[in-house]
Amino acid sequence: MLSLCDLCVSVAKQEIFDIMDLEQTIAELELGLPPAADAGFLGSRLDPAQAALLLLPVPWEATVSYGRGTARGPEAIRLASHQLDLEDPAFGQPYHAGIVDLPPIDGIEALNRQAIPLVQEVVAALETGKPPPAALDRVNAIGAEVNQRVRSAAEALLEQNRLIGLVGGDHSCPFGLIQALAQRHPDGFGVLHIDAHHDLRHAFEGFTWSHASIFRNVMARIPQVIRLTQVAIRDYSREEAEYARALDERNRTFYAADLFRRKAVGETFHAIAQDIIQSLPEKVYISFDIDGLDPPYCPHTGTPVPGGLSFDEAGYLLEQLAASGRRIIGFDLCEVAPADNDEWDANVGARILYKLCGATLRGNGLC
Ligand SMILES: [Mn+2]
Repeated sequence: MLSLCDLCVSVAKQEIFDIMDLEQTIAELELGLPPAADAGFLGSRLDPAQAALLLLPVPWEATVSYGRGTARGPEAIRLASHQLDLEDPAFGQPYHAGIVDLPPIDGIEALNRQAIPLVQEVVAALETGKPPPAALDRVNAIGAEVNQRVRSAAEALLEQNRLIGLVGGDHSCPFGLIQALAQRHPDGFGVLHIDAHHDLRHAFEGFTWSHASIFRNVMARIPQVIRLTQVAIRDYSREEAEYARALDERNRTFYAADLFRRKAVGETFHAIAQDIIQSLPEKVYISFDIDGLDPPYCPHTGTPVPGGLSFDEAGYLLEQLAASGRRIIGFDLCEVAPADNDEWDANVGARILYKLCGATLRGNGLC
């Protein structure tokens, strides 16, 4: 198992930057100078041992079904975050608690490169009506290996009582983190899932660990997830809607069309946000697919769908969740896909990531 110290050593080995303690980091960040290109999230060069919240990059996108690029999300978000100002109107100074990104989990990039041609082989067979080739089993085995590596890395950090924010990658990435949290929280927790999609498909295109199946896998395999609250959903199959209904008390879906209808007849977004939050138990994990936002905020994400939350609505929901006294036990941000010569997706992604950090730290009394 990877310990936090191993992770620190691997940071040092990469010689990414001169590591600083928390006091030095805060002082440097507050100088407001442009960070070195190799500095971490927000420009931080914080020693991971002193961070309350660690960001875990997972550059994996093998089973994406439409547009590619999300494997480059973590790196693009890190660079875009160097442009952010550090004061957050809702959460104050989240950086005072110590936030830093770790290097990508070992081996994930190689597994991603290995899986992509195999996925293409499977999809080509599917499109021509041929039976699935042997490559399908290999892709599923690689997906299981990714889950295992994410889980091991998460377990090592949770052992040290660190908060974790996973940065994808496609939306299959957080399964291992949710497993690790389930082990730490046998009494159960809820998931606030912001997304255009239910992600409740059974083995989409044959891929057990597809991005489109993440919450099917979570609900079928992780009983500690006692409530899945899905928000801004607007593109889904009949099978998924039926599966969501069959989850009964374990699911509450706030479809985008219903959110709009409620606003159209004058209900405030504040009231809607309270309704969403009240559906969640005391402990909450947040899973944020950037395509839950309206596509002008994320034009290059893999499966954009018109409609969805505005940036301010998403921020307000996170602010109100943290203010509700619920404990936020971790989060992921997935499907941010940078385009060449266009920083916009990464810019918005970095800002949502900082909001997620702020809400999580506030929800733990740390900012
Ligand atoms: Mn998703």
